[in-house]
Amino acid sequence: MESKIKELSKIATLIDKDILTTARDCAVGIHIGGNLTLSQIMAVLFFEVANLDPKNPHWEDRDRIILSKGHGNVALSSAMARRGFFPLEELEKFDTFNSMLSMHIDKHRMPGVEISSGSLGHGLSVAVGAALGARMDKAQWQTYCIISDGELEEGSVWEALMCGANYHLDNLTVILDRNMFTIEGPTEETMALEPLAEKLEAFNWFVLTVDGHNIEELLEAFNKKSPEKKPKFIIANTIKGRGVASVEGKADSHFFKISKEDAEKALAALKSADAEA
Ligand SMILES: Cc1ncc(C[n+]2csc(CCOP(=O)(O)OP(=O)(O)O)c2C)c(N)n1
Repeated sequence: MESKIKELSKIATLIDKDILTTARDCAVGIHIGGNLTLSQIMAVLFFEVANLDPKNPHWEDRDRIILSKGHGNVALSSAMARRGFFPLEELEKFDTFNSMLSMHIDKHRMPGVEISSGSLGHGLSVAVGAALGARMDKAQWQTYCIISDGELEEGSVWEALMCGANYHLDNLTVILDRNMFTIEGPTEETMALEPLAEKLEAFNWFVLTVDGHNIEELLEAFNKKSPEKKPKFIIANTIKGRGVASVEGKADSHFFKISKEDAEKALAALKSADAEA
């Protein structure tokens, strides 16, 4: 178990590194804050939990990973490239003309991606449909859907939550990137969500709360069996802009063009943390 955690931590660090390098090199900037929240979640999902075949991305029995917060496409692209879905060099062309990788996800250009996303609030409805389809087909694959706390401002998400519980979709796991910020500021000041776990439990979901940057806690939550045929909801507490000192834990981290100096500083900090581990 310890070596598995170490291996996944190393992969998460590589994803962090890819995000920072892309942020440094991408002309217009990227959604840096809400990508740096996803590294550990992506590492655990793509390299341990989900059953995937990068050489056969349309394999019928693959688990479905749906990134509903489509602006997290740098973290997704890094994880998918490193898992072998496409060459890592594609990241160097992120958001340039004719690149397969864009600021929001385009499933027609990006091999192995389940849905296009970027317009917030839709992924969970698709995930519920996928999980229900698997159930009807008596298929064994699982559906994983990553959503943002900003998306919980959308009514469609709560309809999907109702639906998932109504159909007892215990083949569906939602991972919430609970970084406490949207584009406008703190969620609790703009559209309060708390007490969130209690609300979700009242909606009949099996709810777990973890540190979203802790590989061990994430693994444990993914592995825990949901009781009474309930769908699973993992509240992953994360830090927006984690690792970039000037914006860490601030709404300002959402989208901006990082300076070369700040990017290099953050990359150097990653390197020394990695050397200590
Ligand atoms: C339907 C819709 N409305 C508005 C936007 C513009 N927008 C982009 S990101 C964002 C909110 C960011 O907060 P959150 O969704 O919590 O993302 P995170 O903090 O995880 O990056 C908004 C409003 C959008 N992409 N889709």
